Parts: sequence; C-alpha cells; structure tokens
Amino acid sequence: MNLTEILKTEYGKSIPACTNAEIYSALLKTVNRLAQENRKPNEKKKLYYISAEFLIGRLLSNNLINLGLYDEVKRQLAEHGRDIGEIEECEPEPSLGNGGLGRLAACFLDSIAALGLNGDGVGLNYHFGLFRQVFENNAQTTQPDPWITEDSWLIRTDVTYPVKFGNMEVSARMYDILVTGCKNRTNRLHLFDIESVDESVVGSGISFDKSDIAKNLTLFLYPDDSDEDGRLLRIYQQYFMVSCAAQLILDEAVAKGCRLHDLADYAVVQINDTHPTMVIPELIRLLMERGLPMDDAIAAVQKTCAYTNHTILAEALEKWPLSYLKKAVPQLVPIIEVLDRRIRRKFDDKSVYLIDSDERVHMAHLDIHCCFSVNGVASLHTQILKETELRHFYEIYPEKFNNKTNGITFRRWLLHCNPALTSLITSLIGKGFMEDEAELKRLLQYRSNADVLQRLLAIKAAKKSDLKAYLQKRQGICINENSIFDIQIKRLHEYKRQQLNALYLIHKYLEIKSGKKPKAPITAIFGAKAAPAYTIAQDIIHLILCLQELTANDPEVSPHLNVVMVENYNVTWAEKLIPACDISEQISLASKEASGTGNMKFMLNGALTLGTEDGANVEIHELVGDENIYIFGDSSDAVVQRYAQGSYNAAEYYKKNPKIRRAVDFITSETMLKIGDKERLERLSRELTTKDWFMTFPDFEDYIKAREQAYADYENRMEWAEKMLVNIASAGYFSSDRTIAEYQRDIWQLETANTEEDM
Ligand code: 26V
Repeated sequence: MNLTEILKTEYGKSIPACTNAEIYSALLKTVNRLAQENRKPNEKKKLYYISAEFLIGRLLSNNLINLGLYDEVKRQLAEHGRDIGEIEECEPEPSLGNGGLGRLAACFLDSIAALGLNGDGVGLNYHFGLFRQVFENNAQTTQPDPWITEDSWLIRTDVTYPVKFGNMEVSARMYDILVTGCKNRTNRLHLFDIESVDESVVGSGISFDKSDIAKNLTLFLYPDDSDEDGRLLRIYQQYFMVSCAAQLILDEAVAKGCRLHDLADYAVVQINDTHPTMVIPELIRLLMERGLPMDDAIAAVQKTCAYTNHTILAEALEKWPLSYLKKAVPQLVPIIEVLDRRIRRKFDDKSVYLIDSDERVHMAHLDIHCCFSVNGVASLHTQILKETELRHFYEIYPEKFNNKTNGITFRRWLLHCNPALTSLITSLIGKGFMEDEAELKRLLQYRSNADVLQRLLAIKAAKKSDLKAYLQKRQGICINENSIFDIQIKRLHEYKRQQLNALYLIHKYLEIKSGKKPKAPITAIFGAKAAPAYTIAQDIIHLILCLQELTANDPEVSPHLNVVMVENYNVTWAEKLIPACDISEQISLASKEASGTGNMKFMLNGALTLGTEDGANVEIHELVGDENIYIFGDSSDAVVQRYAQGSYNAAEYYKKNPKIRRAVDFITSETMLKIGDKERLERLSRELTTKDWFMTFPDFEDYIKAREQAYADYENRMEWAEKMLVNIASAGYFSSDRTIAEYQRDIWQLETANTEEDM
C-alpha cells in the first residue's frame, strides 16, 4: 500500500501537507476497500451471533494489523515525520456496550473471522451508545456519546425490513461494519437502525421522551430502566433487534435453497445472554407465517438456537411482565403461552416454568428449554450453573450444558496495545505464538534469564511512563511512574467490590498518616462507569473521587499514595492502562463474577492478579501456580453457603473488627465531609455497616494481607519479573481463538476448509 499515492489521489496533497483527520479518513476508506476484497462466498451454513452489545473499540489500527498493513503504514507515516498514534486519536470510540459482555462479543467476531468461519454479528446501531461519563464535583454526570461521524466505519446497506409492534410499525435499515479476520476472510457486524430515529428528542444530559418509540428506539444502549417506560423501551429494542435478525436469517437461508424444516442446516444462532431471547418465538412465528406447522417450527428453531449465560446474579436475569409483552409484542404472547403450557404438562416443577405466578416471563428459562446448547463462560461458573442456579434444568437436560471459558483477541490485547512486548516475545520464541497461542509456554525457558527479565521490566517501565503522559494530557493529572500501578477497571457494581479496594486505600491512608510509610509509592487507579439509576454505585464513585482529591492534596500522603480515577473509561483507556499495570485487581465476591476478561488481558501483559477464587481467576490460578498470583478471601462454596443460611451479619463484623471500623468510620469523618457530599457518604457507610450484601467485611483482613504481600514481593524486581514472565507464558489458553474453536467444535459445526478435507 502506498500512502503517498492514496493521499495524492484523494486530496492532491503529500503526506506532510495532510491533516491527521485527512489521513485517518483516507486510511479508513482504503481499509474498507481492501477488506471488501476478502469477502468469501457465503457457505451453506452461517453463524449469527446476536448481541445487544458490541464493544468494538477503535478499529483503524486493529484492521490494519489484521490486513497485515500496520507496520508498513506506520513506517510510511514515520518517514514523513507523522505518528500513527496521532492518526488513531482522530477516531471516536463507539460505546456500544457496558463492559465484558460487549467486549467479549467484539473479541469473538475478530476470532470468528480470523479462523475463517462464516459468521456475522447482529446488533443495534445506538446513535449515542451507553453514555459519556463526565466528572463534576466528584460525581459522575452523563452525556450522550455520539460516534457516527462522516468518517465512520458504518456502511449503509439496501436491506430494509418492516417491524411491527403492538400499536405501530417501523421500518428498519441494516448498516454494516466490516470485520477483518487476521490474514483471513472479512465478515460483517450488522447493526440495525430505524429510519425514523430523531436525535433532536434528546434533552439535557441523556434525558429524552422514552415513550416516543418511533423516534428514540436506537438512540441509547440500555436506557435507564428504573421506570416502566424505560423497561418497555428495552423490550421494544430487543424485539426490534431480533425481528430484524430473524428476517435476515430466513431470507439468507431461503436464498441458499433452504427448505424451512432444514433451517438448522443453514443457520446457527448464538444468543448472547438473555437480551436476544425473543428471537426464539419470533423465528417460530415467522416460520409459521411461511407455512410450517407449529410443532415443526418449534423443532426447527430448537435445532438452530444456542444460549450463553453470562451471570447468576438474580437481579440481572431478565423477567419481563407478560403485560409489557402484550403491549409491545402481542404477536409473540400466544407462542410463549403455548410453550409454557407444554412445559407445564411435561414437568411438575414450578421452577422451570416460563411464566411464573406473578405473570412474568423468565427469559433464561425460554432459552434453556428452546436451545440445543446452554453454556457458561468459565469452568467455575458452569459448575455453579449445573449444581446450584440452574440445577433443575441440568437434571432435565444434562446433555445441553457445556462450558466455554472466555477468551480475548491477542491481536488487540497484545499486538496492538503492546508492540514492544510483542517484539520481545517474537525475538525469543518466534512468531508461531500468533497462530498457536499455546506456544507462549516456550517463554518459560527464559524464566531465569536475567537479561530477558530486565528487558521485561524495561518494557513495563516504558508503558508506565506512556500512561503517565496520557493521563497528564487527558486529565491534567500527574502520577509517579516509579510507583506501583495497582489497577481496577471494570463496570461499577457492588459485587465487583470497588468499595473493598477503596476501604483498603483508606486503611493505607490512615497508616501513612500515623507514620507507617509503604516501601514503594502506590498509585491506585480506577476506571468505571455506573448505571445512572444505581445509587450506591454512584456513591462508590463519589467516595473514590473524594479519595483522589484527598490524597492529591495532602503533602504527607501524596509522595506515598495516590488515588486516580480515569474519566469515561472505555476500550481505548483499557489499551493504555493494561500494559502499564503491575497489579490487576480482580476482587469480586467469590461465585459472583461469571468469568471476567480484563483479568486475562492484564495477565497477558505481565500484571499479577490480586484476586478471589472467582470466575476465570480460578483457571488463571491453576495455570500460573500459587507463587505467581495473590489469592485471598472466602471460597465460592463458603459464600454460597453463607447466603443459603442467611447467616451474614455485617454489623457484627463492624463492631468486632477495629480495622474495619476505622476504615468505615473514615468515610463519614470530618476530613471526608469537608471534601464530599454528606448524603452520599452517609448512605454508603450505612449500606456497608447494615447490609454489605457483597460481603466485603469477611474478606477485608485477608485482602489487606494479600495486597501487602504483593507490594512486598514487588521490591525484589528480578523475582517479580519472573512472576510476570510466568503469567505471560501461561496466558495462551485465554486466546479467544481457542474459545471460538471450541464453540465451532461443540456447538456451531460450520463447514470449514478442513471439514471438507475430512469428508
Ligand atoms: C447486569 C446487571 C443489570 C442490572 C442490575 C445488575 C446487573 C448485574 C450484572 C449484570 C451482568 C449481565 C451480564 C454480563 O455482563 N456478564 C458478564 O459477562 C462477561 C462475559 O462473559 C463476564 O466476563 C463477566 O464476568 C460477566 O459479569
């Protein structure tokens, strides 16, 4: 690719004469043109990965890497004194997801294309994404986060569908984002939009009239569902998404000669959590409309759909009131009722019915009965599904249940975000690990090689200093690059326990104030968005921002401890934070975090995990061994038991344990009330001392101990570097290429060049 030629044709200008935005725009067009050339003939069977979220991140560099053009473009730019990093900064990041679930979908699309599989994503074209987080007065405020500029990756298609709701009909249009597979085929992410969407209905912040569906349907992701209008809008969004998906699936199958009974030979649908569940009754409805008898339609759909469960948290499992469905999507209700009646006839167990005694439809139950596969996302999570949360379903359908431990694409989370580490690895073990990640294990032969360990430390130091510069530029915050970078970045939720981390920081602050200084200075970094209606989560953000102000302005403390919260944490931030991290905080209450995927990204970039035996931490622990991870806290069994017995009493811990009391009391101390908001701080303190539903107190002492141990070990730089190396070398298992190969083998069974050879 000759950038000079491209820019000359496009603008009649040389590289130095072009603005960053012009270069970005020309590269985007070129990438899309080249990617189109890698479109493959549509094989008979196709995967449709339906998801309400795709947290794709910026695409330019990733696409250049996948097309094998990145180094060349970087070199040509550098020859003319231009930095590819600055071109990247022109790209707005779409916030089309909340966190791990949406990012997983994006990693999966990358791996599906890289493995040459015929599979497209289907989702919604939210104009303003989730929201942009802005801090004001030590609190989160929310703004729309527009991303669809003239130079966006969206391609408008000619595909349109009508979608009928109870009281109206809208017209849908499909937009595509090309998904480049590394040295392989190009697939597509189909994002559906309504033609009548109206951005002008957004008022101040992210407020808008939630009832005007024809104008607002695709404005935001998961708008505030704390009221009835918000919940109804979510149903409208979900049905709109799956009705478009179902029409697309049937059209494409029929175009390839499918007889409707044989749908499963032409399509496999992966339902990403319960949000796309209505695709099941919608497909049944459309098949019946096209002439199949109901029994045949149900049988065809059952062979086509597979479901992934991403959480056991009761409040996150969707249950829609039948009355809402009657209003928004009355055409689905008779189908859901027939399915429910059949289940009641077959199984004498209320806990597996679709419709409960409060007339609510349990979406996960619909998935489990009507899909041929049900998978969890890490081995502990799948075990908990089988033994506890979905026990009754497992007894009925043991053959449906399977585990697919999550993964991450190394193209973005190593090659793109950490080129220096990538070159070190390549110089030691060659490029083979890029095709077969298990080869990373070969790094272990260097675990006592002082030169390699020094180089590893130097790469980490350089990334820490890059992060320092970025933070200075974005937020005007100056951090000490010679401190320990201790990072917790993830959606804000009580079960993830950012509050436990904050309590530790208070404990540390108080120790420093009493003269006990840590050996190495500590920078504790947070990044997290909180749902606007989630009050306690907002209070926790407030606490962290107050601690940031407190530590920054206390000359006795700031040389030893600083708390920093990055604003509007997103994929781009993660790409800067993860390579710079020393200690990765994965401190959810055991049993609650289905998997986690940030934990895998940190490990791959040489951070050590400080975590509970939860989600994929369990598998990380098994892979690296006790010496190379810091595990603390109650086991998932103990937690499950404590909940079952209802025996946890936070007030007792608070009363008995002076360390807990000191830290919690500080939240509402004079010092804090001078900085923060009384109502917020008091509410949070009360929540902890009276409820502490996610059991921070029982784990507090053990957490302090483990964290201190990690800080002590950090002092021995060579031993620490060896631990880093073991983590990197053991991360191969967490490649999403491995995860997708397992989905393909056990669930999707799409034709590939190899399967044809086998036949
Ligand atoms: C959603 C909600 C929504 C309403 C109130 C509270 C709440 C709590 C949790 C959730 C999570 C929904 C599903 C989800 O995002 N699961 C995440 O999926 C990731 C990919 O599999 C996995 O790594 C994370 O552990 C899991 O939390």
